[in-house]
Amino acid sequence: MAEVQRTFVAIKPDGVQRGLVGEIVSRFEKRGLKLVGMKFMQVTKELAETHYGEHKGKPFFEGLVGFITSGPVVAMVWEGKDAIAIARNTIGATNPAAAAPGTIRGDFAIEIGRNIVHGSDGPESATREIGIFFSTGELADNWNRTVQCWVSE
Ligand code: DAT
Ligand code: MG
Repeated sequence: MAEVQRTFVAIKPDGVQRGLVGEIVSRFEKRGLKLVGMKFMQVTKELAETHYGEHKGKPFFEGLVGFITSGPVVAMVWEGKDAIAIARNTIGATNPAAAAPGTIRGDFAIEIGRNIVHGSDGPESATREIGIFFSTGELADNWNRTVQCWVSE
């Protein structure tokens, strides 16, 4: 049986600027994941450097931090069976040029430095990323999604 997981997803500044917030949220809702956290926020340089800490030292790191702090983002937590992999395949390949049509990146993006959305890549990063973006009190997880029995057995 697939494990119920939580994953961290963020709509990056390019997704916000391009008016894709509703479209992107809608894809996760329609896929069947349950929303447990959401906020519209400005990412600080410190938060960006922590969030992308695994990429520190890489040639694109400074540009990545500059980009993610260049405007507000929509930070979200989504829950469901295999939510981490489900969110990643809804988002599509890191380089939008290689992302399949039907994925968010494959439908709305062209290049790696403007790839619209972030999704955690595994259970450890999901826990870490949720923890740095949200306090426990900001997560609204005590609600029943009434269609859930039509999404999961
Ligand atoms: P993902 O966002 O799919 O998890 P990642 O964790 O490897 O991809 O990289 C984080 C972000 O960094 C990615 O969304 C875009 C940027 N990035 C990754 N590789 C890059 C590269 N070679 N050149 C420019 N930006 C890159
Ligand atoms: Mg990643």
